[in-house]
Amino acid sequence: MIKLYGITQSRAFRPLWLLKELDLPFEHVPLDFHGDALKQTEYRTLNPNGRVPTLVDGNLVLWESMAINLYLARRYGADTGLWPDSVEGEALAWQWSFWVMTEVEHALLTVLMHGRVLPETKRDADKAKRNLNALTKPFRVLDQALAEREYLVDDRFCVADLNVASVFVWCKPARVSLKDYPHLAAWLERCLTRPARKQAQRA
Ligand SMILES: N[C@@H](CCC(=O)N[C@@H](CS)C(=O)NCC(=O)O)C(=O)O
Repeated sequence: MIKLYGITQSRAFRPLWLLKELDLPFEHVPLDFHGDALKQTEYRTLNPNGRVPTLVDGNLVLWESMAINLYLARRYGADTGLWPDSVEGEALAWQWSFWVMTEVEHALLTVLMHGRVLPETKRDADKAKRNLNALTKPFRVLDQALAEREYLVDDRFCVADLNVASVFVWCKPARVSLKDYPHLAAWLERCLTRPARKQAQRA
């Protein structure tokens, strides 16, 4: 059986959401990243980075949340529509998944950490502001991409939308306004109101 390591309140949320979309049976090991659990030798054998998530499926041990999702959708998602129909569609799923990790994730997480999560004494308002400004360009790119389409690939919800939305989900807790990006905001709402996303949140 598929095994997924990582608490819901971590990047393990991304594969958790996808596993719920795929309606696959799996064992969830809610490993917390705050304590020492990730330092244990047994877990390090699976994931030498000492981070979550990690997926085990048969002989395959896989880490990196986006790679896990691309694998799961490719392997189990064809009949669900979660994997694109064409090679071109697959290329777009990779493109958006790499894009969100390289152009958005770090800056948005920094805004979240320095705006809300860190104790007030450790927050750096300038750092939060700089990173918020850095998000303008990628947010515009996504907003424009969604101006004339409902979803990123093949005009239906697929792994590309899930991967990108699972990073943009931080906008709300980070209090990042999307009022200048109406297409992005509407698409994010479509993605985040899916039943599987809500089920994953409760896992
Ligand atoms: N690029 C990795 C990042 C994984 C990551 O940083 N996970 C955090 C939890 S959200 C973690 O395990 N942190 C513990 C640590 O860095 O010690 C992914 O997307 O899977």
